[in-house]
Amino acid sequence: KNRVALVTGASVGIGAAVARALVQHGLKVVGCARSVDKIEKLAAECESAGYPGVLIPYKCDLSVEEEILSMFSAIKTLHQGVDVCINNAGLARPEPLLSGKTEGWRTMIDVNILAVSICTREAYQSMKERNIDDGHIININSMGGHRVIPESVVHFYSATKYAVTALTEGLRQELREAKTHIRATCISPGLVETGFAFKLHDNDPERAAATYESIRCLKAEDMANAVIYVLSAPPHVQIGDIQMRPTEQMS
Ligand code: NJP
Repeated sequence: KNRVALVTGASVGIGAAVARALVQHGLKVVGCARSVDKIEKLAAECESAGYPGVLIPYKCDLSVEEEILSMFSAIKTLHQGVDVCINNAGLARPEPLLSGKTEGWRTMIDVNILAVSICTREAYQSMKERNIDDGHIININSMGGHRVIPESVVHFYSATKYAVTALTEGLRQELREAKTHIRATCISPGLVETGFAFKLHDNDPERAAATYESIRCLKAEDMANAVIYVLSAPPHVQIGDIQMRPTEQMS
């Protein structure tokens, strides 16, 4: 039976590359984001490549818990449940600690921490009720989840990613207590060339472009390869965290 993977933030960037790679590796994929039209285009691309109906687009605003819960109900109806949950959606807002807006901080907490936690709980419950013992929860973290990025605009973002580090390790422990073999993994990149920096510096696209031009960045496909590697490890191997930086990245 094909395993079913949920990929959050599958409309663009890393999530789109991960969804495409999972389809190519024989998983059934549900990809969610707010811009569902972009996932529909990706699904059409997969269809043309010989994978019809394998990627199912789902419109979901992950900052709204009810939308997440409805999505898991829909997945249950469609595919019985999920075997793999890739918590990829995330964002940074340019809100320093000394002058940032609370609303920007809240948005980062909602998507980067709360949605990851809600999806993790719902994915686990879905695996548990179907006696899935080889499930996998993968969190796309950040190097900023392991050390504070020396740039004030992203200190709060970095804090939300520290939370992802703690949540993944806590999850690993809870899974052991629950006596399941479901695995938990973080993948923590440095700079990846996506639209991420353009959203962060939405009032200064030149600065965003300069970020990506300064060095040879990671590509979304490098992240997708890491996800495939993590999923292909034998059942007794649990990869805790992959830290992946561009060769030329300084910090
Ligand atoms: O970012 P981007 P990446 N509800 O902006 C979705 C981490 N990371 O692929 O709703 C639902 O191209 C959004 O979908 P949409 C980063 O922290 C990156 O680079 O349509 N979805 C889109 O699909 C994040 O965790 C870098 O706008 C929501 C996706 O999230 C992950 O990598 C470095 C949503 C974002 O696509 C993917 O980022 C690093 C919501 N409310 C960590 N809000 C890097 N790129 O340099 C957002 O260390 N999304």
